[in-house]
Amino acid sequence: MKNTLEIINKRTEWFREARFGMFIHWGIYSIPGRGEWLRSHERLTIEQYEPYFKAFDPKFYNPREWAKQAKAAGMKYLVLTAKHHDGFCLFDSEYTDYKATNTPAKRDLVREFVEAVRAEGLKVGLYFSLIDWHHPDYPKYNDLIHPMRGREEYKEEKIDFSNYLTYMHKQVKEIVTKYGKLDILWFDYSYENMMGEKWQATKLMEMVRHYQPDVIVDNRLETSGEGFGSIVTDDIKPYSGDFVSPEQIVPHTGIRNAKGEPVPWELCLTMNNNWAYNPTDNLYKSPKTLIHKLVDCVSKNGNMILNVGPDALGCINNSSLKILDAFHTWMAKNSESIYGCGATDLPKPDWGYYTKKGNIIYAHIFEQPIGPIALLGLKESEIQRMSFLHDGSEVQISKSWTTNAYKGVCFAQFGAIPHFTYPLPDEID
Ligand code: JFZ
Repeated sequence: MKNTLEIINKRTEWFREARFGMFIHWGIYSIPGRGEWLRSHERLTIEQYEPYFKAFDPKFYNPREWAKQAKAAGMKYLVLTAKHHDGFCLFDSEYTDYKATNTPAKRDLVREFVEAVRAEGLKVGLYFSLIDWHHPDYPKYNDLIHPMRGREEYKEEKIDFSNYLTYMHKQVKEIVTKYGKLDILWFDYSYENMMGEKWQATKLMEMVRHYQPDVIVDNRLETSGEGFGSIVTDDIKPYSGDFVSPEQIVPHTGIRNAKGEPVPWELCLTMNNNWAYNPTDNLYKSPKTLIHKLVDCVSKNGNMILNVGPDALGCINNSSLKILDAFHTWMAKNSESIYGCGATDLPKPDWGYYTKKGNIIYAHIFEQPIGPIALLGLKESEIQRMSFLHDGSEVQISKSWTTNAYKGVCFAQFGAIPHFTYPLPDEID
């Protein structure tokens, strides 16, 4: 199965155009509200975790509402945790009882999700954990992160990992065959020796591509949020995925392969410091920071998928909605500088970022100018006209600032003009 950057670029065309998506971490762990890792962090047994399975009853679950909220914020795709590391399935898998249909929810929540997202005209993706803390044949005693790691009673336990792989492959097959056309498949994740062919990744991807030739896959069959994987080398593996998935950090020069060609990537990040619902974590990033991060990503040819962790009943909390609303306000005027945009080859300006689409350059001025701002790297003769994006008003060009440091550089005139009030893009704090 051939995999080249050319194929990857073709497949990710809509994705790179879209630039902005919503990640949703939601499951029975949303009940305790201590993050999706609690079984591992608190070393809970399946029995200790069982009450959440029995109690899962999301009476306000309305994925159409999530999709509307995402759409209003300017997001073009949504990715939901169909199964996380705890092994609980929001979808009606034939191969386990550990699924939403057997909780008080009593239905296939993934089906409702994919239908709702499509109905809003957005692209739909599913997150699927390669790690499974519920399956009896997943390694325990020696595993780095399993809730039962280091527990003597599992030391001599014989497991049949191939049995787990059969199960996992069958579930992925369900995901790619029972829910219509999927736009994104987000595997998570590889670690230590649990990577690549340990997951029988080539075989898995052959199956995925057979049913979903156009689905965009992340790089975590091969790596974690920290690595890039073979997608940046000249030996791209069949399971390299279609994009790199840096987590909570923007790669500072974007991501390129050995030849210097840009490789698709997507920053995933949380609004506070948890993926799943955690009502005690109120350390939300400011809307301004998050908007700047989106621009930062786009200025480096990347996407951003911003996470929400709905509560156990199915609602996105007010702090998260406020952030989405700030995106709505900002995107309403400025989305043109995001969709279909990418990097320039200009130096990064001190005052913000450049993004670019065709022959239009967007200067994102994130710092209030104290005078004219230097358009480093741009020649006056190359500029046809300059205007504000939020109101269409003209911005004047000046080349009169010829201090030694700025010789030959042209400027956008702001505060240097008398009687001029700063028409800054709507400030959002
Ligand atoms: C993974 C998950 O474990 C997490 O729950 C969440 O779903 C996130 C999107 O992806 O998080 C990771 C995975 C790997 C590393 C860090 C966080 N890592 O290797 O540093």
